[in-house]
Amino acid sequence: MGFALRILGIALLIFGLSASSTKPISPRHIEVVAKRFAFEPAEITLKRGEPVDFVLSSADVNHGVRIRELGLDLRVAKGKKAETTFTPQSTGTFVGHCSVFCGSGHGRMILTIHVVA
Ligand SMILES: [Cu+2]
Repeated sequence: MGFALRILGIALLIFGLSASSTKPISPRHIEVVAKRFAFEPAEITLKRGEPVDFVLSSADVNHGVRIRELGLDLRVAKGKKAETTFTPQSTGTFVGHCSVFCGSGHGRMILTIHVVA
């Protein structure tokens, strides 16, 4: 009885481990708020090869963010949300700027993305 249960337990454990290792990578959800004149958070860290479901929402006027090296180029209308998916392919620190002119502090709107292995 005890032995049979132990075998069953081991079988379930092995099944559980193999099932979890074959699970496809689900995109990581990242939400950034754009507001004159900053991104919140202003700095994020991602993993190389891990798909990201990136949502940009505007708390006021039209904004955007572009980081060419990461294939990220997204614009958001005032008060709305915009969404895109990308997968960072190389490690490093990438700096993105607001891609839509939004006022006197527009040039200071910076989003820094760190990609780690
Ligand atoms: Cu701007």
